[in-house]
Amino acid sequence: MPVYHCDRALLPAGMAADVLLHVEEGRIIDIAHGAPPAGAERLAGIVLPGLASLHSHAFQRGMAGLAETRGPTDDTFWTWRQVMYRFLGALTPEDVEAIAAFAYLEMLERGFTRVGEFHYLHHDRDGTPYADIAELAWRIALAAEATGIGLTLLPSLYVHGGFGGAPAHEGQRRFLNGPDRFARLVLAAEKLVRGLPGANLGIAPHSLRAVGPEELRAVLATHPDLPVHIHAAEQLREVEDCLAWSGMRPVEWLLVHAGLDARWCLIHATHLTARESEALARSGATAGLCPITEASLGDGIFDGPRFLDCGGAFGIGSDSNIEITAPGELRQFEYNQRLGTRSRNVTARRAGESTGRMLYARAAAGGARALRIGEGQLAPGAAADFVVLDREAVDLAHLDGDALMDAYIFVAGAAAIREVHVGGRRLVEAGRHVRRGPIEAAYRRTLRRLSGL
Ligand code: NGQ
Ligand code: ZN
Repeated sequence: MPVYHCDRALLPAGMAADVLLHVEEGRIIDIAHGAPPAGAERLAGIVLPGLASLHSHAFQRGMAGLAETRGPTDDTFWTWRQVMYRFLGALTPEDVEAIAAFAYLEMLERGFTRVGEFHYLHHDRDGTPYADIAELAWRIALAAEATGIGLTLLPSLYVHGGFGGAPAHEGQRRFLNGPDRFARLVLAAEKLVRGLPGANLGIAPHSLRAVGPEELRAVLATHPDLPVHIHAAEQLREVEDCLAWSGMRPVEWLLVHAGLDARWCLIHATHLTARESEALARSGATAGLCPITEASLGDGIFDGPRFLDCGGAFGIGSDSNIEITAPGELRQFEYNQRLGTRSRNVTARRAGESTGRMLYARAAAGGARALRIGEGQLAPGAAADFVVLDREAVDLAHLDGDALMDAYIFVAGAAAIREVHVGGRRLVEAGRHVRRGPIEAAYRRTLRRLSGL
């Protein structure tokens, strides 16, 4: 059983020196301090618990940079979505697998050990289900397996094109399932995750736009024990449409009708009233924030101070995957808060607290809660999922304690990552995924084909 001697490790009580991590069968079984026993392997770096990207649409990695030209009308989230629908309209199962594998490889290289894949691309290009209803879910599982990332598969239910049961449009036909097909998909997804070490399952009613009250009630009742992820209140138009449909705002509607609790993760939750923020925080649900994507899409700024002061849990997701970086997401979250409040050090709520440490610890805990994978800490019993930063990085070598976390997130970023271990396996060495060669080559082939070259 490997014993790692870590120069520094971020433990629940803070940054510690000379830490011994005992790993057995993919889990941490003991943590101690002191001199390395004979045979210990030295991890000459700063060891951090792995972060989850709790919200990803892996296929969107393949269109990164392709929606950055101004269109003929106002450019908004909704015009971006048209570009996204056109892009996904061309994808084959092989493309989905190649793009997802590259996205997951990048997640690992840049500090994520797990992904919550909010999976809504289900059918063939004309909307016909594949012979296997879970063909594309299976491609996602293959991509996770090829890279070694921990997978929480979140098959998504998508029924309508808008509030009040509005018909879906053509761009959405690859997403659509009624209750029976969705039940078969979840069953198949359950089998897929059972065959994949460390994987687990949740469900993802896409949004109140795509799933009606009855369908939501049914799917929650059918799966009373699974985590539930849903998009909510990302755009002002969504809030207005929800008000017109129900007289309530999306998060208000969920609070009143859906029984939000710790099994829920509300993705974005950007546009909240003070009462919604407070009630969401107290409900125990996690806010699944995607700061880089939310900035990219012009969504708005999350109500951080109020939500945090009420004890709210949050995690981070790379969502559209336009740029994949765990420390970069945390930095963007804090910077959005600073721009919104015209102040500094917002995530740290008490004098003397390190913003970097608070960002990291809270996002690790929230991500783990939303994906139901433990506490997001280096502790006995936890999966051996961790990131090793270069102790000699120019911005880190002279620092210690919480200052290391501030410098990692605000200065050094993902370039400081040397190793990443998941379930006890070393998947990133010297900053590079061990299977980068073939995974990158397949991704390049897909990009070339899609661009018509
Ligand atoms: C998605 N993405 O499902 O990929 C969504 C756009 C929608 C983000 N919201 C589609 N960032 O919400 O209808
Ligand atoms: Zn999303």
